[in-house]
Amino acid sequence: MRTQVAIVGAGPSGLLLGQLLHKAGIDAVIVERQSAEYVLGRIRAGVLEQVTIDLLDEAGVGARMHKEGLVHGGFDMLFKGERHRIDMNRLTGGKNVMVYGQTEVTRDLMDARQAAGLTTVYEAVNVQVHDFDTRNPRVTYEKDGKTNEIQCDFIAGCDGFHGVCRASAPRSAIREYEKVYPFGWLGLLSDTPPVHEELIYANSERGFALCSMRSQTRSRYYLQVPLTDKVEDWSDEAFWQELRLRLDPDARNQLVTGPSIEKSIAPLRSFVTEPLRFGRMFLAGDAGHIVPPTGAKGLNLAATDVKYLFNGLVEYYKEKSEAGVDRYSELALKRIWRAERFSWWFTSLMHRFPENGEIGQKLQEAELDYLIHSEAGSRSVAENYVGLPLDFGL
Ligand code: FAS
Ligand code: PHB
Repeated sequence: MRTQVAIVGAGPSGLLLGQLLHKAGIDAVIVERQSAEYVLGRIRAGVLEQVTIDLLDEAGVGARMHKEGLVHGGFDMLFKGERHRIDMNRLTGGKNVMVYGQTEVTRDLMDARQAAGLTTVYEAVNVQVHDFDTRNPRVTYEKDGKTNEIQCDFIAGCDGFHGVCRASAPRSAIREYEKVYPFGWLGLLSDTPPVHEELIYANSERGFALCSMRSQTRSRYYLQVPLTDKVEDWSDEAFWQELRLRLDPDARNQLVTGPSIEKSIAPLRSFVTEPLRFGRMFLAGDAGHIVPPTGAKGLNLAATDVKYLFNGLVEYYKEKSEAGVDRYSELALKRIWRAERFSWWFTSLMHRFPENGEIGQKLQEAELDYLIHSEAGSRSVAENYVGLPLDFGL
């Protein structure tokens, strides 16, 4: 098989890139190792920045998002038993975020790809990338016992943190920066009404908690838990009990509990690969970087990587210029590091670090107290949370 861009991975990054390329008349094939059902079954991000909303509109898949998504102009920070609202809309001159689950984004992109009759190979086995240091890169995979080959001009490594693309980059050409946090997030999804109309980020002496949602009838909650915890250690009742202990009295009274429809523990890490380009292979999304989910940046960073890479590929095919693809890594990494910084800072501020002793909690509370009473401090939180403009500081 021959195509212009071979995309490895049918998560949000791969599907969004495929959709943007299709609309620009550039041919792409996606190879995914899991089934479509498996990809849709992963419960992940929930908050979209305006830049991501605009990109989904550009890709022609924004209709359901605008119909079903929830526009949020602020969120609450809870500490010392009291809630304080960060008015993002006022502090950023009118910007908001959209609450719309990654599962729905993925579903919308999958539906659009299928409707356009585009090629996505699911359940591909032993996917490998070859000759990306030449002008004739290839992707091979096994399917139904047969080995297949895709000849292409470029490979887009959209295969996430555990993918094959970054792992195939020459060790001598790659630098990896990593920080692993000493705790995880226990997430619970339930068909219960959200505890509040906006998100609540809680810093409590028992640990971090987050009250989020997917709709007016479906809630998403997270608890900071030790890395040694297993999801089977946590009954639904134990989860709800612990969440109550980390909330303020009003939220505790408002909380509607119910059976979990999904429960999982995600590790937290900050991770960046430099560069994001190896000859004719590019890394985008989680394949190139990971952020702790505190700042709701993971999915949004993936979207802006894809935008930069898409712009470069359009320049290559339409204007016969390699300037865009040559700049991709540098451009994407500028934005990535800013999101890594905010996600690390917000994680450090809101989570319990026993190794920092009692003074650690007091220092966090002092910083939170400063932030909510400082116009400049609150604005800094707000402008990072809604997402920096694509051309910020370029
Ligand atoms: P993905 O990992 O989503 O997709 C990569 C795809 O490549 C997968 O479908 C995988 O099956 C496929 N693949 C892997 N290896 C392959 C191979 N060898 N061959 C072919 N295909 C291969 N972000 C937030 O903003 N908020 C959150 O709350 C949040 N929670 C998260 C929880 C978890 C457990 C994880 C892992 C991530 C979370 N994220 C969150 C981040 C998440 O949303 C990612 O940023 C987002 O999925 C990135 O999308 P992709 O880059 O497409 O990577
Ligand atoms: C979610 O709804 O899954 C979510 C929201 C905000 C975050 C992380 C996760 O910071």
